[in-house]
Amino acid sequence: MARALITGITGQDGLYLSELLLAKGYEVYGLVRGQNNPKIDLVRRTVPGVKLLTGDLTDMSSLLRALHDARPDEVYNLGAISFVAYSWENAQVTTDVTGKGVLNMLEAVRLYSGDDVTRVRFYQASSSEMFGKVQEVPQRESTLLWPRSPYGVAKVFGHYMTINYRESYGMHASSGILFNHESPRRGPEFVTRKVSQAVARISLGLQDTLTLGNLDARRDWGFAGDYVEAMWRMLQQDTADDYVVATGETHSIRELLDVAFARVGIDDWSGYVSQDPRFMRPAEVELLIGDPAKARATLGWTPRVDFTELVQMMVDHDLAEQRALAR
Ligand code: NAP
Ligand code: F7E
Repeated sequence: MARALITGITGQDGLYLSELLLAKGYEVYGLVRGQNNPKIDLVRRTVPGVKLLTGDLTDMSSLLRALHDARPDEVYNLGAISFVAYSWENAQVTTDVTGKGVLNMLEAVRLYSGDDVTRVRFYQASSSEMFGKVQEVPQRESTLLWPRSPYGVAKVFGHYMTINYRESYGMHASSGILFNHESPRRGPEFVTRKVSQAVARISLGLQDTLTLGNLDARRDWGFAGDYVEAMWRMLQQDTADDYVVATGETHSIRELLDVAFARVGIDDWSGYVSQDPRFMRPAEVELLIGDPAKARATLGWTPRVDFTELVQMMVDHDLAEQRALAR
């Protein structure tokens, strides 16, 4: 039975990846941090087959201990401080976790593996935020990186460190440059879920307005359940490499609002949405659109859920959730 260790198990991707690996017959271990992490219950309810280990990406000895306990064939490093807006307010902790945390995990895997450098296959959760002020449209693996936030800078560090461990030590270390991916499990601080929750509440008469920042930014949004499949496929290749994972389509926040409000029968959302500089970023990533050609050709990966289906899935979920809460 193959064994996997996942950091970031309590997050959106950690849950979907656990489900995928358990269904494939893996023994799955998840790293959780903190002395009483409130999300442990969610993990136990959603993926009861996962075995939990304690550790923190800023504490390398805890990572080594987790590796010795889990004895994994594959490590998926999904743990990070992942909210871009927060990263300006907490740049150092973002650097420590999202950036240096990758080095800690790579070094722990290297030490654990001893002479057998390819004993553990490693996946790093890199991000389209690394493209930032984009230097090419669409963005591909070779596009020059130009991060625009402390989060993006930290991800660039982790990305190059992953490549460096592959090139220096021959480790099977791959980096997935994933564009935005969403789901009903997305944190409420991210724009898609903020919109889907608000639209559900507005349609039920529980909320009057939705306050957002920049409505003109464009993102390449896909479904998280599709994207974890690409992570797994990367680690099944004979050779480790870097891959852009994206839909190849881009949509603005305005288009997100169009689809979400239409789902509850509201065609003109202008009376419900306001803007506040509080939600604007010091440096914005205006346009993201990925070219997933390499992932399609080499991994045989294609997204199954399109933008409209994704937004409708999230609104429908939040409508059901709000109705259940109101009962
Ligand atoms: P998420 O829901 O925010 O989950 C982040 C996870 O990281 C949580 O489980 C969190 O655990 C954990 N974490 C935070 N600090 C940690 C620390 N010091 N040590 C160990 N774990 C820590 O993120 P996601 O959307 O699932 O994304 C997964 C990964 O992909 C992240 O690295 C993210 O940056 C990256 N990524 C995401 C997207 C996207 O669109 N979703 C796109 C590209 C890349 P707690 O419960 O303890 O907070
Ligand atoms: O913002 C704009 C905002 O916070 C998307 C993370 O998973 O994907 C995510 O990062 C866009 C930005 O995601 C609001 O300015 C407008 O242009 O949903 P988001 P993100 O910053 O793209 C990447 C790939 C990651 O790697 C990250 O970990 O929406 N926007 N008004 C807003 N965004 C938020 N959050 N809230 C607003 O009110």
